Amino acid sequence: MTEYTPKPEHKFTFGLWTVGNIGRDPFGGPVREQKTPAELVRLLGEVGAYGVNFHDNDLIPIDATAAEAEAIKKDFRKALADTGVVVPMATTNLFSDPIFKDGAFTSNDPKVRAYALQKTMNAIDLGVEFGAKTYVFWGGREGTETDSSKSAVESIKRSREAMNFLCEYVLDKKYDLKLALEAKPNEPRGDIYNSTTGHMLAFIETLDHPEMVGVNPEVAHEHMSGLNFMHGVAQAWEAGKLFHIDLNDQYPGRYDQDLRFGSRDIKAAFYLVKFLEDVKYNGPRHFDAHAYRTEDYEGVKDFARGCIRTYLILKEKAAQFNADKEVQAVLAEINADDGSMKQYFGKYSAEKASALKAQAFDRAALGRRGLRYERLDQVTIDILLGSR
Ligand code: GCO
Ligand code: MN
Ligand code: MN
Repeated sequence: MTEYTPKPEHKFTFGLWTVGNIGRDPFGGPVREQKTPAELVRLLGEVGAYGVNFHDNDLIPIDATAAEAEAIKKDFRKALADTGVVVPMATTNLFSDPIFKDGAFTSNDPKVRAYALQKTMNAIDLGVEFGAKTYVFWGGREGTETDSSKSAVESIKRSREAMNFLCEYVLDKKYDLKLALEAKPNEPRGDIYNSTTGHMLAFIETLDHPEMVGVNPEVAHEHMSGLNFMHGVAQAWEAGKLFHIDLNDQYPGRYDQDLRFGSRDIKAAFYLVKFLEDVKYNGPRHFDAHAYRTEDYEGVKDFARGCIRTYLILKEKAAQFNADKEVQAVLAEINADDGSMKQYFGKYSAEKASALKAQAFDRAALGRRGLRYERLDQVTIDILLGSR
């Protein structure tokens, strides 16, 4: 039996807000006491995490004095040094304070938009101070409940202007920092702009510095929309835009659950892990999830260890799938190519087009061919259930 021990090269990370989640929900107050950032780093060290991420205000409360901020940073830095936990990513809280109730970069109020830029620049400085190489933007309140209130076109323009400004800021400061945009369809707003990874990929191409900006797709956010997460991740990867990833789980059509990775849709989680491992994704594997409200801090550790363990088990299953002779035989069969169509593919030419128009196809025979996907899927299930 493999040990499933996390190693630094796996880059398993957690946000301070994930293991630090105190179990508050819309129907009830906290069930766990608040731990300090330094205590959370020590907890992460204990479960074998490689890194910790934070929102500016996870580390420094929004109304902390300069002296308080210094003291918190000192403790945090010491905990990082003692545990070897690193900070690969940081982000801004642009959603908790009442000032952001109608959004940050897309607020109708220019004072709110300007404050959001100021807060983000400060938060970028803080992230870079602790070594962050990726900066995430999740526009949790960049949306509406009523579309009478905001122009959807103006909101996209405001988002673009903000991202262009912040890219220039990063360049001006000569920070070694990539920016990653995280989409979510709704919650906390009724509807959020740029609601899927696909929307974000299109939006990025309209920026002044698209090369600096990629995506941070999250399992739950795409599952909330009923989408195939791995397909979105693959598209981002193919575009060279998979800068970061948020791993968790989620039943479609429900409130935002942030379940332990792989705890709900094990098959989707398997295809995702297989994809990330097959393409050799080497960015952080960030678990953006939290423990059930039923748990104390021992349960929080169970949750964090569970995320890591499930990932590593699925990684092993992916290797087993790739090495399986029957799987490989079916894949070879369904991908068979006798080369007879080769001349029709690739770059267009008028000659190619007219030759292709003259080609005869045995439509009925091609349509009759069984593809053996039932067998392939059952083998996959057998591998996942451990009976193969
Ligand atoms: C959510 C989001 C957040 C972001 C975080 C980092 O659903 O609340 O996933 O957890 O990932 O703000 O930007
Ligand atoms: Mn989320
Ligand atoms: Mn997230």
